[in-house]
Amino acid sequence: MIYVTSDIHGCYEKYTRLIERLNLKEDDRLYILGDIVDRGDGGIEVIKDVMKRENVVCLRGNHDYCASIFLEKFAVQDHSTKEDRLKEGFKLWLEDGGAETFSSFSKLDNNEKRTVLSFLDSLPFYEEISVNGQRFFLAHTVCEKAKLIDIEKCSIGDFLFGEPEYEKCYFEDMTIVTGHTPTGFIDPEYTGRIWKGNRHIAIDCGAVFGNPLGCICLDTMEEIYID
Ligand SMILES: [Mn+2]
Repeated sequence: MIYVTSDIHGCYEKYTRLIERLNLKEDDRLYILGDIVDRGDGGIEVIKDVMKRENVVCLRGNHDYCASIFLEKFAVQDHSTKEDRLKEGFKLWLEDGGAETFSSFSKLDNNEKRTVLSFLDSLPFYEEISVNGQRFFLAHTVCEKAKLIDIEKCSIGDFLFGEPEYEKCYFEDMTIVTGHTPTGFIDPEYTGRIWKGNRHIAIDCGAVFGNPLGCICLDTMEEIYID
């Protein structure tokens, strides 16, 4: 079975309960569509666990991307000489949930810091998979249709900060699965629930804001919620 979840945002307990609930077998796989860190305080613990599991695959979200840059620059390198622009970005990241990640990262020994940073740096931006003959495009987020259907035109920023056009079907033969946008912003009636429409599946239920962590099985379309 292929499962997809997203936007764990440091909710280590919900993540652990999801892993227990899925009880992944050798042929099963869990995709996490990014934003594992920031806001909640268990992001580093989630990373440590994901690194140990061969059948958990993580893509990169905007928070993972920012964390990898600012942890490297401000928690590993000497930061006394950094440019003002970088310092300003660092401050914004801390305020946007990075402080929790920065604090737990700072407690790691040098070896662990290196391992966590190379993990974050290795995360892919998107993946195309096929499940029982059905095609899926997985990413933290995507940009507008006109650009994505000509993927050569996309830059990494499109998969980190893009704004999907949920009202448009992008591909007749491929479903786009994304996180990043809490589903309550797409339709308030779906707050805390997975949203599906126009060959999109949006799975960020807003776990770190008190909603369940959502997960979908792409073989059966079963929805799993961890409160
Ligand atoms: Mn995001």
